[in-house]
Parts: sequence; C-alpha cells; structure tokens
Amino acid sequence: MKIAVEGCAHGELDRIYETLQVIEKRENFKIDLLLICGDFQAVRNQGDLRSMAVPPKFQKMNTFYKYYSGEKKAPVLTIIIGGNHEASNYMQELPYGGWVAPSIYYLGYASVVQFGGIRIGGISGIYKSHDFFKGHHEFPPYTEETKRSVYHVRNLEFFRMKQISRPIDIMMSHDWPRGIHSFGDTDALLRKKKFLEKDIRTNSLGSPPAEDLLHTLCPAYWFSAHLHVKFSAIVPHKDELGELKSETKFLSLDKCLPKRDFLQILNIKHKKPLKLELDAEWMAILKSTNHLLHLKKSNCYMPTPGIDERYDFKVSDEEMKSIQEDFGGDLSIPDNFVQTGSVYTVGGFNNYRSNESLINDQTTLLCDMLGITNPNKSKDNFSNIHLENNSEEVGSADSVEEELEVICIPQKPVMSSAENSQESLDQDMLSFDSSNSSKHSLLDSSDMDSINSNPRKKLKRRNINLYLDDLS
Ligand SMILES: [Mn+2]
Repeated sequence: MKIAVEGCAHGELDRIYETLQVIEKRENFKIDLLLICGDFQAVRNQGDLRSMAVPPKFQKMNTFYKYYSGEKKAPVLTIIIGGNHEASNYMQELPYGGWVAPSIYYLGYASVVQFGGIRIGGISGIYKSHDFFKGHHEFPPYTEETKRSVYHVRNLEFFRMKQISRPIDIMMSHDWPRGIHSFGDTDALLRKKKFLEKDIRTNSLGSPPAEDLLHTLCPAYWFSAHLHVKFSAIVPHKDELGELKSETKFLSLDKCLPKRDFLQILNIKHKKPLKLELDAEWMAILKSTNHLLHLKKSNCYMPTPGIDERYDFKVSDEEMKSIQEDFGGDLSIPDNFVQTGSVYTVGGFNNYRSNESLINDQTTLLCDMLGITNPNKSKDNFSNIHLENNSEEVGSADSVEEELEVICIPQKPVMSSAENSQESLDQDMLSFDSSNSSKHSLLDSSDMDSINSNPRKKLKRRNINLYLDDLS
C-alpha cells in the first residue's frame, strides 16, 4: 500500500488532500493512508480557536471545519497525532483516540492502531521536562498556562509505550527523538536551520523520552515534524553481541507551504485487508496500567524495579486472546464519529457551542469495553482542577510569541517532478513538494531560519528564543 506522510498540517486540509490527488493522478497510483505528524489544528468553531496556543493574529479557521461538518469528506483515511498547536479542548475528548471527523482518526495522547495489519503508533504533544511527571490535570476552559501545558507529553504514555514487546512498523511523534540529528546529515541540517546549532552541540535537540522509546521499540519507521525542515536519518539497532539487528528509518518533514518538502510517499507491504483496527497489545496495556492514570497536577512516578509494585506490563499471548474475546474477535474501529461541538459557518452568526464536559461517545465506548477510567467523566476532577489552575494563572505569553507561526495561504498546489535525490530516505520513499514560487513570499520572512540582520528581524530573534523554548 501507499502511505503518504505529512509534516505539520496547520489546518490546511484542503491543500493537503488536493496535493494528494494531484500525485495520484500524475503517478497513476492510489494513496491508501495519510499520516499527519501534528499541529493538525482540528478547529470546529471559534471557541476551539481560543483553546489553541497560537497568537490571536494566526488564529484562523482554515479548512478542518468543512471535514467536521460533512461539507467535505477526507478522500483517504487519515491518521493524526497532536503537536503544540491544537484545538486541545477537542483533542482532549479523545484521550485514547477516535475520529475527529469522518475518516480522520486521532491517536489520542498515545496509542497504537493497525491498518492492513501494519502497526502504527503515535505520541501526541512535545516534551517539556517540567511537565513530564505531572498528571493530565488540564481541562478547558484553559488558563494561559494550561493552554500550553496540556500538549506537553507525560511519563505515563511513554511508560505504556515501553511495555510493547511485539514489533512496531511505524511510530509518529511531533517533536524529534533527541539525538536523531547525529544519525543523519547534521551539517546539511545546520545549513538549513542555523539556530539549532547550540541545541545540537549540547545534545538538547529533541525529546529524551522519545529517544529512549526509539531505542526500545526499534520501529521500522519513525516520522516527526515540528522543526519545519526535511531531515532523514537511519538509526541502527544492535543486539547484545553488537550485531546489527534492525534499523529505524527516520524522516521529518516541513510544514505545508509552497516549495517545501512537506509530503512523502512510502510504499509498504500490508499484511491484511486495508481496514483500521485497534491493537490488541495496546488495549491490554491500557487495561493493565489503568491504575497509573493520574489526573492531578502533582508529580507521579511510574513503577520501577526495586519497589513493591508491579512494574512490568509486558503482554502475554493469553492477555492478547482475552482482549480479542472481549471484542468478539473483531477489533475493527467502527465509524462512530459524533459531532460534539457546533460548526463554524462562513458569514454566519457563529454563536458556537463548546463541549466543556468533554464527553465523547467514542471515548465512553472504548472505556466501557476495556473497563478503564474515562478521564473526562469524573466531576470531582473537574472542580479540583479548576481551583488548582485558577490559583496559578499566569499572564499571557501571546504577545511575545507573535509572528512565529505561519499559517498557509490558500494556493493551488502545483507539483514539481518527483525528486529522487540523495536526500531521499530510501528507494521506497518518493519525495514531493509543492513548488510554485508565490508572490506571497513575505510569508517566508517569518520562518524560523530567516532570522538575522535588519532591525525588524532582530525583534523576531528575541521572539524566536522564547518560541524555541517550546521547540526543544
Ligand atoms: Mn509544532
């Protein structure tokens, strides 16, 4: 099957799907699956915009709402993770994953699903050390602080992921696994993104838990985004004797802008009919680690050897069988998308209805099937959380983050010829970009690597540093 991989989407679904259709027509093949590595921006209405950590001037409706309302239909099954620019109130309805629109499946905080028997895992958000050990304490309405911390990854999800003992084909994370730069052409990366120099020198570029996970799971592929640059690497994995055991092909892509490498096509052999299914091993892990779910702001550490508590949740074949039985032998994910918030209408009054309860029938169903806690169902948590948040509210950081996140301009994508350069990760990956130099090149001026010289840009440099805080 053909899998298209996309970097950050930034709400530009129309453009992404149009580009896929151009590729399909030109190359005369069908794309079976699209993976989007975060900054998806599932904005349904103006209320959702307020839950997104993006400066007000970049808070645009973009095109997701059309796919949410049913006005448009995703032409290909799309699997997404979250990044650091999301309608977090909506994403939080689906902590264990679910449909955010028909044919668009979100993986939740972390999960593994199967498509055609290919195991695809993903972790949403970005790493920040100061929030890593906290519980998922954020709930809307967010404060300026929780609007940002809500998308920081937590130790629980990495702990769960590390219990996986059966091979993973594809992993997705928004930020890069730390140290990944050293397995690719670091010099070329620095030529494109000079400001990464210090982070690279100090090995602080990327997520340490994602690095750990990469070397634990050893997936065949790992896709990321976030840094808005195309970068590929090959990570060798050795066994105890030092023999090469397997490799992970890493690829990070740019965001969706003209002349950028934002899309790649991957050819991979599927093992079963092309159907989206839950993953029995992951379901078993969710079940056996449910007691570790933590919804408070305090730190919570995962069990380790040496303490009087179970710390190994590797899944046995019997547990796998029992999960299969619980689901009547059919782990297919049903088409049970439900609208939970109102839809934006162009030129309409746009009196939005948000879903502050965060109850989504998809989450309720999965939690009931597995007998696990629905984090959105506890009223107690809600009241505690709001008190906790209010007492620590901080000022807005929007002003200093401005001008840093560029939202794509609508422009019909025009494809360049398939490039098969040395940059290509592998022969089974074709590279595409949407090239057509635009008159709108002013957009590029606020890109992160075009910072130096003139006074206007100096101002941005200061902002960039603040923003980079969120990048590393
Ligand atoms: Mn990002």
